[in-house]
Amino acid sequence: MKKTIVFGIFFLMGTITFAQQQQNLKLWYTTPADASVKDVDDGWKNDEEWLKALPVGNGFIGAMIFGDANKERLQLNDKTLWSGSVADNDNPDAFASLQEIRNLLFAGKYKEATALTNKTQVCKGAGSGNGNGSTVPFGCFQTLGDLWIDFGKKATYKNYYRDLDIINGIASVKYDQEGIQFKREVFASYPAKALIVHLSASKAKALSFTLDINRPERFTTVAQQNKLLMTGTMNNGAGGEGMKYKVIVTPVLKGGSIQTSGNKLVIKDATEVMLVITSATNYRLHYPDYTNNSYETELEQLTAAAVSKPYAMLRREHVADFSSYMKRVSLELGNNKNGALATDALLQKNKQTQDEQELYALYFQYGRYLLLSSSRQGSLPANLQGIWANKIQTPWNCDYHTDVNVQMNYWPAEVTNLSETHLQLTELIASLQAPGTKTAQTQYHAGGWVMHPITNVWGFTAPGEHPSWGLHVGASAWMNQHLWEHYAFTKDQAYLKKVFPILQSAAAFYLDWLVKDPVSGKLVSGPAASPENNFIAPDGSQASISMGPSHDHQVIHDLFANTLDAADVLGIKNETIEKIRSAIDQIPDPAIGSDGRLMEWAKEFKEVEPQHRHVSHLFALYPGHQVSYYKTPALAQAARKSLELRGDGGTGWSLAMKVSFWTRLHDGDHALKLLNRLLNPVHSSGVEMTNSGGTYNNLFCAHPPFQIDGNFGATAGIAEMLLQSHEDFIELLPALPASWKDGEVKGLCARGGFELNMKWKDGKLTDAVLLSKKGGDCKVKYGNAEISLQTVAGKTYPLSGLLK
Ligand code: FUC
Repeated sequence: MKKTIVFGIFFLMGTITFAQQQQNLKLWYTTPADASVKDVDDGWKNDEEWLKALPVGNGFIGAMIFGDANKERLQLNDKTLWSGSVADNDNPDAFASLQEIRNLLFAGKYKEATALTNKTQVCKGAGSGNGNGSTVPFGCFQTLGDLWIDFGKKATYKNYYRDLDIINGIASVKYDQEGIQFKREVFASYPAKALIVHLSASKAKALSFTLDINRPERFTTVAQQNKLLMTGTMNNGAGGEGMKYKVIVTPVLKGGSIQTSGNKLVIKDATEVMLVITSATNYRLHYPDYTNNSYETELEQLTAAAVSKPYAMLRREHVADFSSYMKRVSLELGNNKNGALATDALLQKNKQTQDEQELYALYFQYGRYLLLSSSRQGSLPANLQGIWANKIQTPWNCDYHTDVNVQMNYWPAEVTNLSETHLQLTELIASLQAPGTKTAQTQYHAGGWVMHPITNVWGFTAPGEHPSWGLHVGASAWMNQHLWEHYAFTKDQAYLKKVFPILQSAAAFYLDWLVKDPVSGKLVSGPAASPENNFIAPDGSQASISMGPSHDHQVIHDLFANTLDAADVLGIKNETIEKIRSAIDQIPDPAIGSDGRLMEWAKEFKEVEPQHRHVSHLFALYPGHQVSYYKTPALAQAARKSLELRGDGGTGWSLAMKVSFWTRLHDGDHALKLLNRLLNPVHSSGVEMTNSGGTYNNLFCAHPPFQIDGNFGATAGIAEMLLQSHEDFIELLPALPASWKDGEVKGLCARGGFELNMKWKDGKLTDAVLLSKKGGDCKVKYGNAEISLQTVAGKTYPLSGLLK
């Protein structure tokens, strides 16, 4: 029985109060990461010790803290530090073959079509360098280097403890050595735009060490005026000089002395030392001018400002800033043991019990921590490793992959109440409109703008160098979903007005790109790959390119629908909008195959790898919503069948994505099964594409190698277990796993500008409160009960009508 109660004027005054009783939200360990072990000189191999180090970041600068007692290593990153340069990768010869490829595909001549596509529908130049782009114009994100704090000791130590407090964003290290207690704290301050290290000891004058900074190549370090300066120029990938960078390390001493020794600093007998580490590059995200000529002056100014403040003040300002975001959301799950087990032990224990609810809550908040640390206002978005990378040639260039990866990074942004972080992605998207317009014209003689499955900081929007993965023409449609989603959650009309031209222009591209299928008369996309899956074509050839892959139609449908909704909200009427309105219904809907699965391609092709990690044709289930548990049950059933056939294995991000798929099918237990797979403790190893995803010692997600999207995807997936709002209602606890009997969550966000607090016991909702941030109507559903509310901005509403 459906229970519908309409609340008209009833509301409670005030807003939700977040009396946070945060559980012990720390990653903690009783052993350090060994800084004496050298990194493996291979971008695709991870380093065991580096994956024990703990990450801090402020969106601009990131650091991995080893916590080694005798010689500390802080591996550093600057978000903008890339090799490469702006390049023209658009292929003017592509268009001449486009029609012929379409004709061949419509005629079922896959072999010929594939050959011609491989030859013509690719970028000009070296593209991503086959994922090794450090020496081609595409470039790659690289390590900034390592700061070494060498105590020159061999003495043993005891009572060792290190942790990462993810609510306050502070890493600390403690140990006793030679009768003295030593303590370090490290944080990346967003207000100060600096990395701050604080060293202290229980005895006066106990701190003596040498400071050094270096990187594997392209650096000069000088010690001058009691500071370390490291400078260098990157490879532009075209035989010349690229981006310039500069790092300044400024020690501030209480007691003791400081001396220069070659290109190192020697600190002796200090009682307390603060290190202020600042960095900058001459990069700016501003097409077509990517150079910031005043970066050195800006760097000096912010260094002087940070150095002028006492440690306690810098710490206070950082904690106030960082924790204000982290504390917006809390999650408590039943059998929380309050941090009794060290994080590595907790991970191991979960392997046996598959029920460490404390780990789930910690992993969820850690995902929020990582997003906040790698995506702050004014910086670039989180890349394949967030902001943490220790190589020159990083895996897949540590770029922005747009055929699932960077999108996944931002899936938790809105629902877990970190909406501001999302703006970094939307700014990157905005910056791609101009190069993407050129790509649309050059490659396809089409209007609007388009991008393909990879981009970098240099505005790369051309297809990749091989069509099997590089001809993902749906990428810009998928990326544009993020522009709409930010509005859907925030109702920020000024923002929507700003991004509307980008949305509309992205949609305009597809108006030109879609062609009429000669048999069905529908508008289909192609030639295109369904990322990154291959099939056996009817002519027996192995193929990836076809006309009408379902993924493209789903993302284009989503873009068209969002653009139309945006035009309605803003009262915009024009010819393009009318064209989109008439085109949207001509795009084929997701279809069900003879074996009951949701079809990935227009025809029932046999897959080359049936358990392929990409499940792109379920976009419509998540993060899209064209396939709905309630409104299109047959399609939802078909999506379930597809998932069953794909299996429960996969790389890290693939497992994470499947968590969300199962939540949208209201199967919390299956979602939890995938989450447990993702939390499988793994050690470092080379690249293995299937069935080997998991979690490293420091809770970084293993693709493998380390790739951060899985952390973010699973964080979003946990939120989707508890709250969904993609239909025209908000649903509470839609996919609660049976074992998560008791719990409480506060501060999750729903579309429409709402925030929810919920408590449940024995698997049943016992308390729920809604905060309306923007006013307006909403429907809230729990099980079979449903209520409608007319809300006023700033008010909270108890949802007692939903409780049985
Ligand atoms: C896509 C995926 C890979 C990897 C890479 C960064 O190409 O297929 O698994 O995540 O992006």
